Amino acid sequence: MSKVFRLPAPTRGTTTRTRQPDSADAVRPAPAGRRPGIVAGYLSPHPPHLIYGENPPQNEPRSQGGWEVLRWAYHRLRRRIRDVHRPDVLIVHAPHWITMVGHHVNCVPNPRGVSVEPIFPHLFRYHYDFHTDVPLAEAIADEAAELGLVTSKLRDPGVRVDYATIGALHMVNPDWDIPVVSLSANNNPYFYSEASLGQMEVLGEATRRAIENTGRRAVLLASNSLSHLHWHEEPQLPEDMEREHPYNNHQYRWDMKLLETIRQGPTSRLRELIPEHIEATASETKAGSLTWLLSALGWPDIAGDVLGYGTIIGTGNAVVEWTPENVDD
Ligand code: 2X7
Ligand code: FE2
Repeated sequence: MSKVFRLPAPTRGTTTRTRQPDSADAVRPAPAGRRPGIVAGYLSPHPPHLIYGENPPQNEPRSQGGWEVLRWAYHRLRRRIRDVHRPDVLIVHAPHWITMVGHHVNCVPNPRGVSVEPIFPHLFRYHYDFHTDVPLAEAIADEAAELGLVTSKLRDPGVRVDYATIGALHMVNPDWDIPVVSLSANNNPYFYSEASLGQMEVLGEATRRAIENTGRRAVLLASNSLSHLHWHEEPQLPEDMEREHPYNNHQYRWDMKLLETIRQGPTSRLRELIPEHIEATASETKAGSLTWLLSALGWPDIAGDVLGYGTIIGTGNAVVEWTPENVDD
């Protein structure tokens, strides 16, 4: 459906950059010795159970723990962000901010509010308060429009931020001390399979151009689960790990097939495999976050590092890192 709203894109590689930044803030080269550009990309799933299991002060419900293997993968990721990548900005693409017409970019300087998971409100009622890198957010929307995507800059401070955006950002940086850019998933839930992935490739390219042109040092987050069938009933104690296991072996085997390919590289092999995995498992990557991420990285000839895999109410979830060359510069 949204293809109807897409303007014809200029031929790839022929767009020249002449537009100047709107404000002095828009060009802020990373300090000497810290290379600007995309320094890492992560598959960073958001199920509310992960935050529930962590018991941070921002979340109202309390737990006894649970889903430790995935949460420990995130703890390793946090150390990588703090000690190695040290980004200026985290850019997140999230499947539960669904926009049916166009790709939206949150340009609200200081989003604040309570994010509630509609199916699991007893697990996730999270008080958020974070800062947007507005010049970069606007630059991404402008680049995407220039490449022919229908885009919109969200300016309404009252809009409630979805739990997939908040979930990934909290798990990556619970201190919230790094500015954020948040992108919607332009999808129609009734689309078949991978119908939107072509546009996500273009959005990834737009994201990369905006990062380069604003001189940011960025880490990208694709907030997607993998295989996506889940139980219709949850245990009395949601964190009862005796009850946690893959929905079925078919779903699990397909997640392993995808992850083995990620571990072997190069990422170009995923171009075919992601749609096959969606078809086989109803994977949440259908929303396009993973394709956006890999496109922004330029489908690099590298392997991904799977930091952890686990199921959440039967769905498959992996924390994966891709670091382009010379990341430690
Ligand atoms: O959004 C989710 C999800 N992706 C997977 C599992 C359970 C709940 O929420
Ligand atoms: Fe989800």
